Amino acid sequence: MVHWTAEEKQLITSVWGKVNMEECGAEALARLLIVYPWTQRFFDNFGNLSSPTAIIGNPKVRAHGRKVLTSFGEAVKNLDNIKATFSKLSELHCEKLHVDPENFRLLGDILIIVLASHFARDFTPACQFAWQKLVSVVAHALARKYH
Ligand code: HEG
Repeated sequence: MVHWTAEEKQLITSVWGKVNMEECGAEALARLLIVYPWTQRFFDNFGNLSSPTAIIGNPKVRAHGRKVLTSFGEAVKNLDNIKATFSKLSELHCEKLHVDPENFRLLGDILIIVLASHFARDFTPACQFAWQKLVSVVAHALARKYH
């Protein structure tokens, strides 16, 4: 099991407490689709993804980004139990959606960039360390049901 120090837990929850799900979720998913355009193929029912402007303004991208980030919040609330928390979601992404698990790592790094740009002053190296650890644990948990 992953061990979290009291300081890591504090660094994660203090940043998370300031996150606007709507804004940061939308930005993270939009950046994923723009920076790694091959990820667009999972969202072929989302309508117009033809340019960065179209992606940023796409209401389905916004709504789904919020959904993903809200779900990510379950990891923040259950730091000591992330695998079990994402067990069903891992099954969905693996068996139904067939999302390549590499994409969970990409989204994790994008989320860190979004947090760093929104909370620059608070996002110290120690804080980044705790967040890198968290996104890595989440990516592992989501990839668990692949075989
Ligand atoms: Mg996934 C659906 C969470 C990364 C592609 N994702 C969902 C749903 C949640 C979720 C909560 C809705 C599940 C439901 O309807 O029951 N996703 C989630 C998390 C993370 C993640 C927490 C990583 C932190 N997802 C992710 C990545 C991709 C992806 C990287 C693809 C590049 N997700 C995906 C797709 C759907 C979901 C295609 C279905 C979207 C739809 O058609 O509504």
